[in-house]
Amino acid sequence: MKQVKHLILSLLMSVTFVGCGTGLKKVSENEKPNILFIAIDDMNDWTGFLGGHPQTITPNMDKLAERGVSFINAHCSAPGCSPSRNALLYGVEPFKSGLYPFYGDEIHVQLMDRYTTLPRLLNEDGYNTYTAGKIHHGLRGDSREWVDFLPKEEAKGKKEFKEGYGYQVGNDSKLSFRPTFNADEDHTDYKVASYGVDVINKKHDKPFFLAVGIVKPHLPFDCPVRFFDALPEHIEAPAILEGDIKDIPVEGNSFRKVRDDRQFKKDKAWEDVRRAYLACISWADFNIGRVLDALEESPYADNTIVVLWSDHGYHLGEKMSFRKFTLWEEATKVPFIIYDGREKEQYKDRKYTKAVSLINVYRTIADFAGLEVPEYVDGESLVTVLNNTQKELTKPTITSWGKGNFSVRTEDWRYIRYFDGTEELYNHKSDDNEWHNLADKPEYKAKKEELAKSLPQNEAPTIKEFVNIWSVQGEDKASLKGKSE
Ligand SMILES: [Ca+2]
Ligand SMILES: [Ca+2]
Repeated sequence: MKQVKHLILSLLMSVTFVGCGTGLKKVSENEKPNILFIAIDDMNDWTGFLGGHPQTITPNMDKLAERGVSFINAHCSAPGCSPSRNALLYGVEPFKSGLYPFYGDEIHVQLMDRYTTLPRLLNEDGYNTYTAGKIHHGLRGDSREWVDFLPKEEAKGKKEFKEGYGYQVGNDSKLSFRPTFNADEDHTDYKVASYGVDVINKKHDKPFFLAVGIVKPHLPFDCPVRFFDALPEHIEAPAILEGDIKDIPVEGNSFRKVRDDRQFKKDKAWEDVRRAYLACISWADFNIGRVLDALEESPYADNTIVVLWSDHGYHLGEKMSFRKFTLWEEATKVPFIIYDGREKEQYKDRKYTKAVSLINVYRTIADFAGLEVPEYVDGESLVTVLNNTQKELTKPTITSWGKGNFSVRTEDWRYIRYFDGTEELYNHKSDDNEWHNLADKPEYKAKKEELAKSLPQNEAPTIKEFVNIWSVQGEDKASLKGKSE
């Protein structure tokens, strides 16, 4: 099929026509934009432009948001690295692929046979594709996707700590919230961003797709000490309602990482944890800024599109929970920005306030590149809403966590239905923190029914090969957790 497409392309003398709802826009081969694709690991809405925390320091992302279109109500397909990234990169919703939980790296052998990833689509259709850091969960440097990549060994960081600085749970190297005292250059994200800067500084004879996978603020929350020092002395806690979890069904409650919350409370360490998270967000922002500055100073500044996203959000004590893995706002909401260097004036400081899913990234980038996408790819191109931020998307914003467990987010509502039929309903107009579950109130029956119509009608069975049992939720939890890992 690819060969046929290439033949047609050459017959058209290097002019293709773009579909995907933008009308017949011509994108000639030599005008194809470059794409800078910035993936962030575990960053919630504690950024300046999303306003999730009043003390956060993220000047580079805020500047990008000001210069482009920020999606201030954007959500992941699943609240965990593996299912979120699989959905975005293979272009398939978890309820269509069956990839609800986490998988071992071996899963990618079959997925690469079954689907065409976004970088592979671009690589096969005229783009030079480069990557560093974490893009997939568990797949790196596949030559079908990338013409060049930073080997994992070269991205490996080195960290030096000092006794008495920061907080750590026992000797747990993951539950570590400490500043580092060695050079920036030693850290993974610095190396990842430097690779991105080097690629931008190359002379390109073909359009490029550069995927930069920033790994902070993922645990452990450690980064250079000056990002800790830049924060105020007292770190504000997010709004937390005493007894918030009382109106949450059993399945929802089972998602929460209560042990961490208990530990941090016992150690009086929540403030340290949040400080370290904010420091790592600033560190991520600093490295993102290095890549964005290199782009601005390069000959590609006027013909490059930047797509920045995080794979899911994060709880820092809200609903007595830590980490991700829930269907609530803290875990589903993500930073998501599109900046088009060709449309500096037109898209400036635009905000899209309606709910939007990261599943749309695949079709959006393909649309920018003038590429046809495989038929199975979910989502829709966002190019139309960049031009008109009042426009409604045609597809709902769904987050899945385990077969049968779904949330749908609209501009004003979140509705959650678990596999056992239990529900939650939140009105974001009056309850942005999702404190008051309205699902049992008779006056909201019609609203629930309306929202439930958006939930998937047919759910793919969970793929069981290579599954990480710990992450299975929903309908299959009881049967799969009986199986040895
Ligand atoms: Ca993640
Ligand atoms: Ca509540």
